[in-house]
Amino acid sequence: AANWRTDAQTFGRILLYQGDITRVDTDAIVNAANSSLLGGGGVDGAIHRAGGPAILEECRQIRARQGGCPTGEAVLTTGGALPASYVIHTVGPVWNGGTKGEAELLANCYRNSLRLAAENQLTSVAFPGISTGIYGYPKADAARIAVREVQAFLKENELPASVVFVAYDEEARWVYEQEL
Ligand code: AR6
Repeated sequence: AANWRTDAQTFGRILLYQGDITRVDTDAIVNAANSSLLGGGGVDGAIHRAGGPAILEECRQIRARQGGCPTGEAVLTTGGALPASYVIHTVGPVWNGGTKGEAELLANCYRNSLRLAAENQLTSVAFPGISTGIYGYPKADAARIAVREVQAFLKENELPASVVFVAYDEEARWVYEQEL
């Protein structure tokens, strides 16, 4: 993981890496959070464990200011003890069969996270498969949306210069590879 770059596959400005996102030293890593911003399981739990209490403290301040983070939106904190400098917390949709606007909400997660990165002059961002764990979004459908949105954003914007898709397991890596 210290050498994640050498293990990653490259597709232009997009990289694909299979492993633990908390070990990735891009400018920002994206967290698959929930609207409370107070932590949880999955990648959210892993990021707060590895990043330490500073991240949660900033999340509490954001909550005090704006009352959490609606589905599809994103907020920025520092990375605490993580190798990444920042964490972009976005809230994916819960999968409900696909007729509750899930696809548009998931697309919003990618767009709003990338916009936040660009606004903060971040050059590299790593994404987990937002909503594809506890929230139950089908992995192939989610990867299609993720790749489409990132490609569209990179075409229109110089920043971030590169985006990493972090697949946690072999199946996830395979579905991203098909889309890329
Ligand atoms: N590195 C990279 N990917 C990971 C890691 C990791 N360390 N750990 C899990 N994944 P999930 P969601 C993958 O459940 O579906 C939390 O409780 C995992 O295999 O973390 O958006 C929040 O607080 C999956 O593909 O997020 C919310 O309540 C992907 O990350 C809720 O879960 C996302 O799985 C959000 O659910």
